[in-house]
Amino acid sequence: MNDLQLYGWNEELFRRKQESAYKDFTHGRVMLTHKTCYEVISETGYYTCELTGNMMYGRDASEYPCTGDWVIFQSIDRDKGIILDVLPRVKTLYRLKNGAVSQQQAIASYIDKAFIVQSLDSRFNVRRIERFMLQLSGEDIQPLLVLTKTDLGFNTGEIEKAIIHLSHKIPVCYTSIESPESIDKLREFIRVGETVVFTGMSGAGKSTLINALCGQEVLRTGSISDSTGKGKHTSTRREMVLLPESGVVIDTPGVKLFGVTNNDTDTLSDILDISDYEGKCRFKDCRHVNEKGCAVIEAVENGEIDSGVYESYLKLRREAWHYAASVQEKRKKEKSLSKLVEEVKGRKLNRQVLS
Ligand SMILES: Nc1nc2c(ncn2[C@@H]2O[C@H](COP(=O)(O)OP(=O)(O)O)[C@@H](O)[C@H]2O)c(=O)[nH]1
Ligand SMILES: [Mg+2]
Ligand SMILES: [Zn+2]
Repeated sequence: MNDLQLYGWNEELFRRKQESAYKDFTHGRVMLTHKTCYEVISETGYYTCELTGNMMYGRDASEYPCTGDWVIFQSIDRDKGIILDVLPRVKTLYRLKNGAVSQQQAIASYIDKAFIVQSLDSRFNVRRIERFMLQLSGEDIQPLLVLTKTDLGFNTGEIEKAIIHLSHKIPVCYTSIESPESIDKLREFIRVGETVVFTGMSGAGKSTLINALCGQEVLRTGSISDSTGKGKHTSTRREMVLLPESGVVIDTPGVKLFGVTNNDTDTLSDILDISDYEGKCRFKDCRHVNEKGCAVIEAVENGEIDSGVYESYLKLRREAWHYAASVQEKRKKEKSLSKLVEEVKGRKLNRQVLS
């Protein structure tokens, strides 16, 4: 028997299940998604499930189950099942779908915390941290910054300076696989019943950390090729792991580009520490691009705001706006299309009545 409470099952989820037409069937949590099937853990075991036609019909691909989702399914065999319903999703890590303009992709749901993992080598990139923080804050997921590979030697002053605008908003942990104490510190952040997602570039050390937390090799890790500095192997499958006497962690495959879909500019300003300046701009609706009397631009010019942070602000805002505008446009098109369909239907009906 699996104790699903360790996986986060609680009264709120039970209540949500009661609202489903399929409330009398078994529930479980998606541990892994393949192209068309889903690994689901339930009280009675592990099931490989497919979706019913009904579940696929009329749904956007982003609404298909993702890792972390709670689903209701019917078992059709000892280890096979069919997913009948997905409980409403909360606290989801989304990203802009690769190559899409108006479609987001759910990476994992029912996430309490996210470890933003970055290695302290040449690939350290503060802009990436800001990106994740923006995306996570839209879903009320608590972020933690994990800086890995301290054993490789890094310039403490340089790193602290790079994250100075973030470090009072996000707990920061430094880890090395050679220092068990540094891993123990991480463990303190993961409580029983909680779900923590590990995000970051491939090669950052996510799978290595999860293995260390687990005390055994549950995930494959990549090894760095000396000549290129690039990870040879990268995990391409998402994996959910229950830690001993702790919560659940989800490993995500590293993505090259993590496009944001959260267009809450106030949050963005808060994250990047520019809200205080915004209030001092001459115009209330100042966009801080080229307006006269813009306190933000002034602060960039006199060095109070780092120009890299300012560029990041403009870039993330542009990206998120672009996404929001594309979604709106798509909805408009869909609306006029369905109106057209209704009209055509109406005309046909009229003709039938007349003939
Ligand atoms: N020196 C050093 N190497 C590490 C550390 N953590 C991970 N690595 C190495 O970095 C490479 C990528 O790690 P992996 O966990 O697969 O990264 P992932 O792609 O984020 O899952 C592997 O070769 C690891 O052995 C660390 O703390 N120190
Ligand atoms: Mg990995
Ligand atoms: Zn301004």
